Amino acid sequence: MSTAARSILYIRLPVWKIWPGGVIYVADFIHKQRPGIRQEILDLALIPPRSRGAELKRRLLEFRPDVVAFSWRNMQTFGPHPENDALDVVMNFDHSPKPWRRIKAAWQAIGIIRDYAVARLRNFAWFRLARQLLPESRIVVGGTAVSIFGKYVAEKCPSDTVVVVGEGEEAMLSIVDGYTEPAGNHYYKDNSGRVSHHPAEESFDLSRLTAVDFGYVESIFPGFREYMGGTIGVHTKRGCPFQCHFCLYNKIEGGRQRYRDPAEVAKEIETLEKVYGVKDIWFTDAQFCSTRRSMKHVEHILDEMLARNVKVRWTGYLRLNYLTPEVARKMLASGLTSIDLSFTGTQDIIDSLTLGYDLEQQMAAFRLFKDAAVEGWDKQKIKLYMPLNAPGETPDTLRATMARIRELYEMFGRDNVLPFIFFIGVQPNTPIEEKLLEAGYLPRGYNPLTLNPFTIKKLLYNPKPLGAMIGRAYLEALECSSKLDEGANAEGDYVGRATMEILERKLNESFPSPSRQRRLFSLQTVVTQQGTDT
Ligand code: B12
Ligand code: SF4
Repeated sequence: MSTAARSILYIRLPVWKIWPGGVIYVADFIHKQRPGIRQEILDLALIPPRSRGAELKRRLLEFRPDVVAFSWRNMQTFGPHPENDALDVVMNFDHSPKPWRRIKAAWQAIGIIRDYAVARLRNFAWFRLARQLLPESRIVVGGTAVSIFGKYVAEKCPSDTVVVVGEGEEAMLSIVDGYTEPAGNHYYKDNSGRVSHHPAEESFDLSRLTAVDFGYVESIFPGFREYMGGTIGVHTKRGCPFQCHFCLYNKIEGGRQRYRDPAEVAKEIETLEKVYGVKDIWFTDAQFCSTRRSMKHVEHILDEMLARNVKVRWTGYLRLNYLTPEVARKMLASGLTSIDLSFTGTQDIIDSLTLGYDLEQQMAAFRLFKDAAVEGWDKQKIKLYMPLNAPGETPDTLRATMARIRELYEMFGRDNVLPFIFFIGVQPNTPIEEKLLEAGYLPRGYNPLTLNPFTIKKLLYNPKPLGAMIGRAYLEALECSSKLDEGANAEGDYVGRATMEILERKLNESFPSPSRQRRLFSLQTVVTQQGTDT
C-alpha cells in the first residue's frame, strides 16, 4: 500500500483485563499528528470469549478501515508468582509429596498449555480473517509480545503485514502516511510471503508525547469507562541503561532513557483523577527511577503532581540507588502506595545477576523512606520481587536474604512487607539464557515458544538441590496462609512471608550455617568438658 490511510481500527488482542496503555498512546499521537484520520479501538479483553470472533468480524465489515492495527501484549503469560495459579501447578507437579496432587497438577498444566496454545493460534486466525475480509487493507501488528518474538510472529502473519518491534508512534505515523517502507524497527511479510527485517535505533522524541487527550480517546474507545475504577498505566519515560542478566526491558525499550515532559505527565494524571475519578496509577516505565538523571525527572513529576494537588495512589518498578530524603518525602506526599523492587540479600547475587546496585545503599534508602514518613509507616507496602535460587544461590545467601527481610519487618512492620516468591524466567536473548545454554541446562536451538511442558518448566529457573526445598516450603506455606495480602483480615500469614520462614527452618535443619555449626560444636565441647569435670 502506498496511499495515505484515512481510517484505522485498533484491535487489542485479549489479555486478563488491563488498561490498554500502548494502543492509547499510539492512537492519541496519530490523532494529534493527523486529526483527519478516523480511528476506533476494539478491546477484545472486554468482550466475552465466545463473542470475540463475531464482534471482530462485525467491526471489520462495518468500519472497513484502511489499516487494521492489532496490539498483542503477552505471548508468554507464565512468569508465575503467588497471584498466578501456574506457580502452584509447577510447584505441586515437581515437589508435592502427595502423588495425587502431582497427577492433578499434571492435568492442570495440560489445561494451561492448551489455553496458551489456543490463544496464540486464535490470534493468528484473526489476522487471517482481517486479510480475507479486507484484502486491500494494510495489517499492522505491534505490542510487547511481538517486540520480543517479532520474527516468529511475522512468519505466521498473512501477506502484506508489518510487525512493529518496540514503540509504535513513528512506525504507525509512517504507515498512515502511506510510506511503502515504514519507519522504525519492524519485520515485513510481503505478498510473496518473504519476511524481511528493517532494524532501527529507537529514536522517537518522547517530548512529543503530550498529555493524552482522554476526551478524544473516550470518543473512539467504547470500553474506555470500564477501566476507570481500576489501575491506569501512565508512561513517563522509555529505555533502561542497566543490563540485569534476566531482563528484556532494555531490549524492548532500548538502552537509552528518553523522557516525557513532567508537566504533561502530571496533566495526564490530573485529568484522570479530576475528570474520570481514577484513584490508582501504575507508572509503566521499565524502571520509574534508576539513574541519577531519571531520579531528577521523577522529582519534577512529583513536584508537578503536588502543585496540582492530585490525589492518587501510585506505584511502579522502583530502584532506590539515587534516592534522597527530599525525593522520599515527595514520593510519600504524592501518594506512593507500594515500593516494588527487586530484592536479594547478598551483594554476591546482586553482582552475579549484574543488577548494578549496592545492597547497603538499598537498605539505607529504605531507612530514608522510614524517616520521611512523618506520621509513621502504616499504609505503604514493601513488595520484594526476589529472584530466588538464581545462579550462585546457596543456603547461606538464602539465609542472608531472610535476615535482610527481617530488618525490613522491623523497619516497616511485618504486615507491610511482602516477599514475592519469584523465580527467574528465562527469556530469549538475555545473558542468563546464554549462560544456561553454555552450561547445557538448555539445549542450543531450543524454541522459547515451545509447547513442550518440560521445556516450559525449565524456563522457570529453580534448579536442584535448593529448588526442591523452596518448592516444598512454598507448598507447606500454602496450606496455612493466604495468597493475597489482606492485612488484618487475612486468614493466616501472607504466603511469601510464610514460605521464607519455613524455608529458613528447613535450611537450618539440612544445612546448619557455619556459625551455627561453630556454636553447636562449642556447646558440645562445653557439655563434654562439663561431663568429664563432674
Ligand atoms: C508495567 C508492566 C506490567 C504492570 C502493568 C501495570 C498496569 N496497570 O498497566 C504489571 C506489573 C501489572 C504487569 C503484569 C503482567 N505482565 Co507486564 N509488563 C510491564 C512492562 C514493564 C511495561 C508495559 C507497558 O505498559 N508499557 C507502556 C506502554 C505505553 O507501552 P506498550 O504497551 O509496550 O506499547 C508500546 C509498544 O508496544 C507499541 N504498541 C503497542 N500496541 C501496538 C499496536 C500497534 C499496531 C503498533 C504499531 C504498536 C503498538 O507502541 C506502544 C507505544 O510506543 C512490560 C515490559 C516492557 N518494558 O515493556 C512488561 C510485560 C509486557 N509484561 C509481561 C508479562 C508476562 C506480564 C504478566 C503476564 C506477568 C504475570 N505472570 O503475571 C502480567 C500480565 C498482566 C495482564 N493483565 O495482562 C511481559 C510480556 C512478554 C511476553 N513474552 O509475553 C513483558 C514484556 C515483560 C517481560 N517479561 O519481558 N506488567
Ligand atoms: S531489571 Fe530493571 S534495571 Fe535491570 S535491565 Fe531490567 S528494567 Fe533495567
